[in-house]
Amino acid sequence: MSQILTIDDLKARAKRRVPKMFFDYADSGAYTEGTYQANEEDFRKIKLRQRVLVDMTNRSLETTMIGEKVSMPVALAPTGLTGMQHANGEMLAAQAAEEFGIPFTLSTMSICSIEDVASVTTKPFWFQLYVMQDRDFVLNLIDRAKAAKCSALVLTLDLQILGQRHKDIRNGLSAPPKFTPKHVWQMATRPMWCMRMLGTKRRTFGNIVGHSKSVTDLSSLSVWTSEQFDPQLSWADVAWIKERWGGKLILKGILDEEDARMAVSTGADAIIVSNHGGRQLDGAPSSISMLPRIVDAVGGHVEVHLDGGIRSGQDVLKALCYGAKGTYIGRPFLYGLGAGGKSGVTRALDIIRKELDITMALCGERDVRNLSRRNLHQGS
Ligand code: FMN
Repeated sequence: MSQILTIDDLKARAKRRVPKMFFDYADSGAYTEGTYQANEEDFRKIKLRQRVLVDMTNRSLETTMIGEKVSMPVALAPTGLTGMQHANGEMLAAQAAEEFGIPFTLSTMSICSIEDVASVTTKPFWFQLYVMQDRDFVLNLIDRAKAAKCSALVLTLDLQILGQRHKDIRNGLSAPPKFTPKHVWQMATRPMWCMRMLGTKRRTFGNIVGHSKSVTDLSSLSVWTSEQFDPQLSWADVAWIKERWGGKLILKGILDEEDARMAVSTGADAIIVSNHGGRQLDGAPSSISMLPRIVDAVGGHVEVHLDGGIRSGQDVLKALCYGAKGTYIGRPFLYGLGAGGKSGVTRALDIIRKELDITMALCGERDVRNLSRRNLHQGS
C-alpha cells in the first residue's frame, strides 16, 4: 500500500480487483451523472485562506457527531451491496471504522446482516433504514437494530423511488438480475475476489433474506426489493419511525432549505445534506453548494452533516468551514475495500486524516472544532 497516496490510487486498484459489474455499481450516478460529477467538482472550486506564522503544534481532529466522540469528523456512509466489493465487506469496514474511532453506518441493503456486524464489533454502530411498504418488516428491522445496540438510526428520505443508473442496467444489475456468460467472465478474471466470495456464506441481502415473509429465494428477493420502496413516504412516517425507534435519529437526503426546516420540526438529532452521491436526482445541485444555505436555514437548531463528493481531507475541511459538524464518505471507503479489504478501508481513512491535519495546519488552525467560514478565501 506504500504507493497508494490518494483516494484515486485506491480507486484504480479497486477497478483492477473487483468484477466490473460491482465496481461500476459503486462508481456510477443517475442518468448523465452530472450531479455525481458536480459533487466532486464543486469542492475543487472552493479556495482556502492560507495563514502563516501561527503556532501549529498540538493539533486536534477530535470532535463529536450527535454527541458521540469521533477521532475525526468523518463517518462511513451506508452503502448497499458493500459485501460485493469484497467478501464480508460490511464486517471488515465496520471493524476498520471502530479501530479508527469513527462511526460506521450499516445499510438496510447490506450483504452482511445487522447481527453479522454486531458479532465482529464491540462499539455501537449506526443503522440506516429504508422505509419499505412492508411496515412489519420495518418494525422488525428497528427491533433488530435496537437488539444489536445500534446507537443511531439514519433514516434515508431521498429514495421513495429508485433513480436510474445506466451502467447497472447495462451490467444486468437490475431486478430481476440477469446473469450472463459476460458476468461469469468478469468474475473469472478476478480470481482473488472469487476465492474470497466462495469462502463466505454471506452473498445475499442479510437484513432481508429470512426476515421478510415474502422473500424465499433470489428471484423473489429482487422483485420484492424493487417494489418495496414507498412512494407515499411522508413526514408523518418520520414521526412514526422516531417514536418507534426512541433513540438518536439522523435524517439523510436533505438538499433544500424548506425540507431542512421541516426536518428541524421533527426533532431529529442531525440532518445529512446529501443527494445520495448523485445516484438519485440527476440535475440536483451538489451537496457542498447547498450546505451554507441549509446551515443558515436551520440556524443551529439541528446538527448538520454532509456527504457527496468528499475525496480528500481538504474536502472534509471545506465542509466543516461551511458549518457541517460531520461528514461521511461512501465511494472512498468502497474503493479502499475493493482494493485491499479492511486494510484498504484503513488506508482511505489514513489518507483523509493526514490531508485534513496538514490542510488545517496550513490554514492556521489547530483544532478542527474552530474551523469556520473565515478560513475560506474571500469569494469562495
Ligand atoms: N445511501 C443510503 O442511504 N442507503 C444505501 O443503501 C446506499 N447505498 C449506496 C451504494 C453505493 C454503491 C453508493 C456509492 C452510495 C450509496 N448510498 C446509499 C449513498 C451513500 O450513503 C452516500 O450518500 C454517498 O455515497 C455519498 O457520496 P460519495 O460516494 O461521493 O461519498
